[in-house]
Amino acid sequence: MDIHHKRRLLLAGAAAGGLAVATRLVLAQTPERVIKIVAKKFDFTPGEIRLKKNQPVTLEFTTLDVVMGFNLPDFAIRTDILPGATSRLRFTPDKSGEFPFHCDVFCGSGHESMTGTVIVT
Ligand SMILES: [Cu+2]
Repeated sequence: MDIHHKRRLLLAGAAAGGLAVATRLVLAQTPERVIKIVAKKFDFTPGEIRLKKNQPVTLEFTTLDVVMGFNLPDFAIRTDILPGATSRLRFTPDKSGEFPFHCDVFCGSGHESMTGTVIVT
């Protein structure tokens, strides 16, 4: 292989790499809703989450104090929420209505009232 051939291969590789970067940029620009939810004894903020049917969403959780859980049984999704970390749940609501969520990790007396509602329209 002469030097010119090697150089052409190199340039073709660089062009393919550039295309991959451009594709990633386009994907990154696809708008996707991210909703931040903060848990603390014994409450989720916001306690009411409004979503659109068939529109993907990422729920992003943090806790201000102890280990919590987030459970949305109607969509069969749950996550632990650990102090100092961010938990993420990505899903697409495929039905409309009002759906309760709750903390499913016992976090003290008052845990029972850690509930909220997802409203899908
Ligand atoms: Cu709890």
